[in-house]
Amino acid sequence: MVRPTHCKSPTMSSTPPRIEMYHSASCGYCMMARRLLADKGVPVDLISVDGDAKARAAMEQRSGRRTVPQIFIGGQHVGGCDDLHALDRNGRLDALLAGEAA
Ligand SMILES: N[C@@H](CCC(=O)N[C@@H](CS)C(=O)NCC(=O)O)C(=O)O
Repeated sequence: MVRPTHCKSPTMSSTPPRIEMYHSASCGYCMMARRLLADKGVPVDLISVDGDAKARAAMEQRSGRRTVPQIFIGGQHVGGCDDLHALDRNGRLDALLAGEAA
């Protein structure tokens, strides 16, 4: 089907999604998740929970989890480091980073 140029695909956003990661400086899982996203060449908004009770509470409220990292792509919770790597292995991460709906 030919789509009019002013119509966008319903599964793609025009701008890359914001990537947020709640993290702690001393966390190895956080380092691994950051490395994977750095390898993908995407900017990440890092939110440190170190000594920040409000940030930690926000992370727990948004994710329902207490461990770091917790990662959100386009506002959607994708989980922690293991979840991020699993998404990459099954081929879904690149699409999510490109703004494709889950
Ligand atoms: N399977 C989790 C493991 C995450 C994890 O165990 N993170 C540690 C820090 S490296 C943690 O948050 N521990 C509890 C805490 O610090 O309150 C993942 O892949 O993200």
